[in-house]
Amino acid sequence: MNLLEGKTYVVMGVANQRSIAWGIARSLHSAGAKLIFTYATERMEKSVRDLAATLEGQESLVLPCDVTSDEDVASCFKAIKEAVGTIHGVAHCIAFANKEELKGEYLNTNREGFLLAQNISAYSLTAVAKEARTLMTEGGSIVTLTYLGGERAIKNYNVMGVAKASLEASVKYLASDLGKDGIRVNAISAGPIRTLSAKGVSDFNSILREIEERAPLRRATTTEEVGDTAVYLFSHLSRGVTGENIHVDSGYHVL
Ligand code: 0WD
Repeated sequence: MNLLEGKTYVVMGVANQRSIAWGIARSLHSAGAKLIFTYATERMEKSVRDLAATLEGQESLVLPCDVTSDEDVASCFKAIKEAVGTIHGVAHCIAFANKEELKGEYLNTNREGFLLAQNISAYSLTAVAKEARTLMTEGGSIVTLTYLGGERAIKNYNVMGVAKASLEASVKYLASDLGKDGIRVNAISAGPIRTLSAKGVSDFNSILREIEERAPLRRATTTEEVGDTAVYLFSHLSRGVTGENIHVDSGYHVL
C-alpha cells in the first residue's frame, strides 16, 4: 500500500541503524515516500549517507543540521527548498542530555544541563516547525518522539523527562498554531528501545525487562512498530488527528 507515494519527508536524528529515526525512514520508504535526511555533526555524516544509500530506488538528499543553531536550521531548510520546493512533513527524532544527569536524583540537575536538554530535546521542535512550515505549502504532518518519562517520574530519566513534558506541551501549542495551514503535529511515545541515546540512561536494561514482563503485549517495542505508526500519522488515514500523543509501547502506559 503506497500511502505516501509522491510525498517528501525530512527525517532528522538518524545516528545508526538502531536509531528510531531509521525505523521511521524504512517504513516511510516502504510506503513510497521520498526522503531527505539531516545529521547533527560531521561524525554522523558517513553513517547517515551509508544508510540512506541502502534505500532502493531513491537517492536521498543528506544535509547537516545542528538544531542548537538557528542559522543551521534555517540554512538546512533553505537547501531543502532549493532542492525539492515542497515537503509534506518532518520526523523529529532528536534528544540529548548530559549522561551524569540521567541517574540518581533529578534534584541534582544543574541549570546548564537543564537548559541543554530543553534546547536540543524540546525547543528544537519549535525551531524546526517554524522553518518547515514555509515549505509545507500543501499542508502535511510533523511527528516527534517522546517517552512516558514526560508524563510520569520514571527512575533515572530525570532532566530528559522534564524536557519531554515540554516537548509534549509544544506539540499541543504547535498543533494549535499550524492547524489553519493544514499542518498536523503529533507525538509518538515509544516504549524503551536499545539505541545509542538509550545507552545514556542509567540501568536501561531493567526498564526494558519491566516492559517485557509486565506490558500488556509482554514484549519490547521495535523501531518497525514506531515506523509504521509514523506512516499512519504522515498519511491521510490520520487526517483528523492533531495535537495527539500516541503510545507505541506494548500498552505499558495503561498500567
Ligand atoms: O528507548 C528509546 N530509545 C526511546 C527514545 C524511547 C522513547 C523516545 N525516544 C526518543 C529519544 O528521546 C529521541 O527523541 O526517540 C528519539 C530518537 O532517539 P533514539 O533513536 O533512541 O536515539 P539515537 O539513535 O541516539 O538518535 C538520537 C539523535 C542523535 O544521536 P546521538 O547518538 O549522536 O546523540 O538525536 C540527534 C543525533 O543524531 N541529535 C541532534 N540532532 C541535531 N542537532 C542533536 C543536535 N544538536 N543532538 C542529538
